Amino acid sequence: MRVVDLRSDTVTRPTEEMRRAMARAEVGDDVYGEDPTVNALEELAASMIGKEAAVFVPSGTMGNQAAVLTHTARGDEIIVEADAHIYWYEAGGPALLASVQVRPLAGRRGVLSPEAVRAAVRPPDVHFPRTSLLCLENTHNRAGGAVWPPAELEAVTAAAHEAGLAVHLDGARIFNAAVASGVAAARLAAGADSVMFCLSKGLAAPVGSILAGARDWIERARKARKVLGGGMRQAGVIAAAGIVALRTMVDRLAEDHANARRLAEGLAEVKGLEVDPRQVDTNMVMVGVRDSAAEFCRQLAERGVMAGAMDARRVRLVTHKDVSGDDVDYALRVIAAVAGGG
Ligand code: TLP
Repeated sequence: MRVVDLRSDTVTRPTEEMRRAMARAEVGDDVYGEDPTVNALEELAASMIGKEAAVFVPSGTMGNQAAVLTHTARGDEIIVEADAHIYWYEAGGPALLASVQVRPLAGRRGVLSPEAVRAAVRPPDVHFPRTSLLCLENTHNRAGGAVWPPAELEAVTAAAHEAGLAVHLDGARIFNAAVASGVAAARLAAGADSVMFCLSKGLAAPVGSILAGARDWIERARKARKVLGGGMRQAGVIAAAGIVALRTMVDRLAEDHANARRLAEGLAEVKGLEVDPRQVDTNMVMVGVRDSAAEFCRQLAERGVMAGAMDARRVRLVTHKDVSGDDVDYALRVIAAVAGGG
């Protein structure tokens, strides 16, 4: 059976060039700072995202959690948008690991206003926790891959800094945001004190993410990575694929965005589905269904189209390099048939 996997861009497989680079990678012990391939990846990543330094981490989750640990003290409060990945999908990490309290604020398609952030910062008072960190997400996953308007990102970051907070950017898909908005990733990350981005999603590396920031802050984050179990020894084998990802896979994200747009436009015509193609900024399509999203996904999977249920009545479809234009046409037909009850 033909399979089109639209569950996530995390399912992408490494390219041939990545596999060759991995096989040939020069390695050393990265915990001693001696893996030349990891060092090269960290330098390349830092320069592409416009920060002084970077540390290679096994996953986006570890990058975000290492950032929270490094920016905060036990008992602090951190502000996140209410649909943030850090709040929804990281297994309670901020509470468990950093012992901070998370304050979720309702946003609009993942975007928080400077006023909302200002109003949420706690004044000094013996009763209150200290607000120390604002976490933002670009592109925003649960908002359907939404891109922050660069000016709004700048404004909310400035407001947080004025209030004495640090800003961490969960930029798991920052290069999707850059390609979609035509603004360089380094500019999108410029206001943030730290930024995490993933090599393992649309960029198709098999494993790994980057946490970037100021040099002295990254040295502290390295210690957080160590305590979280992320000191990886001869990690050049996987870092080599990350270098190929950054050199060869960024510009082609535009193809994934075009495919997502086409998928959304096709699905918008299907009775029984709720899809707004104008809300497709990058490589995700959110589909409202009449009955159970989980059941809808089960029926799609029986026909070889894999999708993810985000909520009770919402399905997420994600395009990526292993989904061709042809696959999009096939998925459209299958999804229309399932929506029509056939
Ligand atoms: N997102 C995954 C799942 O965890 C939901 C996906 O399929 O989209 N930040 C953002 C915005 C993410 O979307 C993800 C992964 C992460 C962080 C975590 O990255 P990993 O999976 O490498 O820990």
